[in-house]
Amino acid sequence: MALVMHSYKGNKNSDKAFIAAEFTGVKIDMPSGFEMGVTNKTPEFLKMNPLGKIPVLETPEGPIFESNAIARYVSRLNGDNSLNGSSLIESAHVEQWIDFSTNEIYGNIFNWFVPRMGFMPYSVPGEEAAISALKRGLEALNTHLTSNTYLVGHSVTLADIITVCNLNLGFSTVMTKSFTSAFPHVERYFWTLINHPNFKKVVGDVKQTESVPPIKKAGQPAKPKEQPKKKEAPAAEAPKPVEEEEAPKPKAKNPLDLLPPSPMVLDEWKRLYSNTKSNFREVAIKGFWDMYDPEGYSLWFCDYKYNDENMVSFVTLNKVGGFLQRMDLARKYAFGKMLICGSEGPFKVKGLWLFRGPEIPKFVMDEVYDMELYEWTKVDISDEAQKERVSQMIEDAEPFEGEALLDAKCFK
Ligand SMILES: N[C@@H](CCC(=O)N[C@@H](CS)C(=O)NCC(=O)O)C(=O)O
Repeated sequence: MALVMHSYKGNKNSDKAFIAAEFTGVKIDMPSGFEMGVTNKTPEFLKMNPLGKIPVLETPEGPIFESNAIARYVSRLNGDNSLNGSSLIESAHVEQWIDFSTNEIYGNIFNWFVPRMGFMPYSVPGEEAAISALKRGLEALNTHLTSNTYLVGHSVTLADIITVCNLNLGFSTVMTKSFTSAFPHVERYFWTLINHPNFKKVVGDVKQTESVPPIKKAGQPAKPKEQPKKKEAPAAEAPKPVEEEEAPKPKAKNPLDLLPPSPMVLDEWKRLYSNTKSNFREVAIKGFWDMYDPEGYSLWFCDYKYNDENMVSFVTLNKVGGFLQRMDLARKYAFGKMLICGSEGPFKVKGLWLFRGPEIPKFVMDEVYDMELYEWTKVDISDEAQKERVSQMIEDAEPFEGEALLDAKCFK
């Protein structure tokens, strides 16, 4: 018998096992037609979980309830992986972070969000206590992530899968950008992992909530956008099944496509950059300045604001790599160079960006949270020293401003 998940698409608790399954290559079926409040109250379902809660995983050896237990089972089905750490102490740390994120993160997000939805009594002191406990948890997580890419070791473990699913509940319901910006390492960690292909395949595109939802009166739970079709009172935190989301509106044209045409063709520059293998200064750099159109494009220097945190080389490189991945949405409109300078920590991250239009595009500012982590200065091309700095950044000149380069990454 195959593994069968009883849940609905988009449930953040069952996502944990589905993501673990992506890492372990395990197949889990999920029958369609699950109806919240109906299917999970049938006698057959109550035999699998007497609480009548989802998710439940049916296995050849019997059913399992509790989403963390289900995810642990899935992560251990195929022994050939390091989701549970690769030593006794690492597996203890995996468990430590799973408990931490369940109690200190998920529990407090739940106590903030659910009373607002009207599924539990709301009180101002109750909400304040939940928010302050959540901040304490996020502060601790942020500190750990200052010098660690993952919670345990150097690759994704079950602790990351469960923590990111728990954070996802927060990012998509109550934790707005102005709340999370106090925890920049948590933000970087969350956005990097939620966009990891094995996560993305399960959770799809995630958008941070723009506001904290208004308080609904207890007993009259307003149908949250997230709520699945049901015949009786739903689970407190039941999130919306993905398939019930509103049909996407037709995509509006990017305002940058409406700018007056420019003689500079970005792809031509990118080709010249990539194909120039020798005499870079004479060919590519000269070519760049010959084609640069200051009416249609602008150049920007960026400097990472928190260089003193960049003590570990691979963490710094991952951070910059994540930034470039998130810039993917601007590929048609941007070219960038990111230099990681220094031969030991703290490494300095300095960048140069070419954007279509006279300003940094608004959609980039809105969608790429890393933008706020950098100081941005428009290049004044009438200043020869600034032009020379641009040229040096494009050609990965080394030493750059007196320092060796740990790496130079290009966005093209
Ligand atoms: N600790 C449980 C929580 C399960 C839970 O609360 N499930 C909700 C949906 S996300 C549910 O089924 N509620 C139905 C109910 O309370 O009757 C887990 O992680 O699996």
